[in-house]
Amino acid sequence: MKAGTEWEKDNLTGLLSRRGMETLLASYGDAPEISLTLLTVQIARFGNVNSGMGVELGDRIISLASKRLSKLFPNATALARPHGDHLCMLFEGDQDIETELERLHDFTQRPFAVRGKVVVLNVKVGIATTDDPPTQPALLLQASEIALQDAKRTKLKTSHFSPSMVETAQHVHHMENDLRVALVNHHVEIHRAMANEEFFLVYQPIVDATTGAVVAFEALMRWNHPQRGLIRPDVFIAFAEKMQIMDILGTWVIQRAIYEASNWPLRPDGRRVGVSVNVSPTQFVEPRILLQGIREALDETEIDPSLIKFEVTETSDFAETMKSTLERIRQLGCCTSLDDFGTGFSSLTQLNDLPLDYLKLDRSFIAELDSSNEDQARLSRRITQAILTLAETFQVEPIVEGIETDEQLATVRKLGARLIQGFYFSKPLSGDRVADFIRAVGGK
Ligand code: G
Ligand code: G
Ligand code: MN
Repeated sequence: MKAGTEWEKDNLTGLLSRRGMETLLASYGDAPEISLTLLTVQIARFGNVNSGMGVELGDRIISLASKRLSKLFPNATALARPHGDHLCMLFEGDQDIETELERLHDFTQRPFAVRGKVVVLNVKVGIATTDDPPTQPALLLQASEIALQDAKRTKLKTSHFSPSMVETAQHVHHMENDLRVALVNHHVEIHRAMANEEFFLVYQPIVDATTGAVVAFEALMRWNHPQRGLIRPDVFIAFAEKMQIMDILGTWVIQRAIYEASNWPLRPDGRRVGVSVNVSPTQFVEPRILLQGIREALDETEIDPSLIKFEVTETSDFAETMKSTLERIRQLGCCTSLDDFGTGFSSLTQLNDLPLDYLKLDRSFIAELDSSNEDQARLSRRITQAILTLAETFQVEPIVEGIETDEQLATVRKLGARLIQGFYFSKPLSGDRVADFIRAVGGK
């Protein structure tokens, strides 16, 4: 970093501000002799920390994290806080970025103690370099942020910038705008879409690896938009949450999934398979609507309620209503499951507090089990093992998600996992293929 120059600073952390980092990057010119690598780190689901524990505590965590990062990466040329929960680090020359990343992930696995609360932060990282693909220094910040969005979209911890991501980012941006225009005052649009069957559910099997039989399917929503084609749930669910129409959509999902599941054939051994339904945290704001939707579907189908499981994600928002609502869901005879465990803001207390039957390991750990980086693979293995042990301690049944390869399956089986979901067994299936799957993989 050029000595003597005063780059603009961020007030909270004392690191460079966004503008400070931008001017620093621009000062390298268009074709620097030295190679540059920029990492943008986002504390996953930090919004939950802020709204659940207070902005003041959120600020405290950011400033602690930035101090720790400065200490942990003395060889970084500069650190910045470009905004909110984003921190970034610039490296000059041929640094071994993989090693730095490992150090970063290792650091975030360690719990923080902040004013008597223990929090574990998990991060997503976007990486861009001037080498591969060649990116001008002035564009590095933007490129690393696009890579970060990609990491979030693909639910992996880390992503390296590639030019194809720009198109995806623009596509998502256009789509969001379209949806915004379409939905702003028109809940009608959602009703129309539901009436036209533009929304539909696909189902991904959850298999008992000890018997090889399918035990349940997870219902996953899709939107076949008349103009835009297939829209992925990551996009429209986040949007529906913001527009406060997730209650309507969520109720539709619950009723449709339970209705379809009640019509599935029995397995060859005479057993019935279950269905898992994702519930957005915002559906806990008005739990009456959620519970009413469940009750109606149970009454109408007369399905055995223990076959229905609701997947919720960790959140420190509405933690109290979530707890009491999950209790009510259990009183109805249904099961509860904590989804994506290990990502973002995790609290062990929550695992103890919430009435849970199942816990789903986040697939980012699984993806790294057969990483070519030995240390990374070993770390993921240790984390997977730790989470499985944790599940046993809290007496919740683990479900391992995202298994794609023989090797991953063998590893998690060795660690004692029984219930498995992943492309290894099947991608999500359209509704009309579920029956065949049950007959074919239904156990004897
Ligand atoms: O199936 P896919 O990988 O596209 O799902 C992306 C994300 O969308 C996942 O995190 C999944 O939990 C979420 N999702 C899919 N269907 C639903 C749904 O019906 N309700 C909610 N709340 N989330 C869903
Ligand atoms: O957040 P949630 O667990 O609800 O997300 C489920 C999503 O994960 C589904 O949309 C599904 O498509 C995706 N998924 C499930 N198994 C695999 C897998 O083995 N590989 C990949 N890449 N995605 C998977
Ligand atoms: Mn899920």
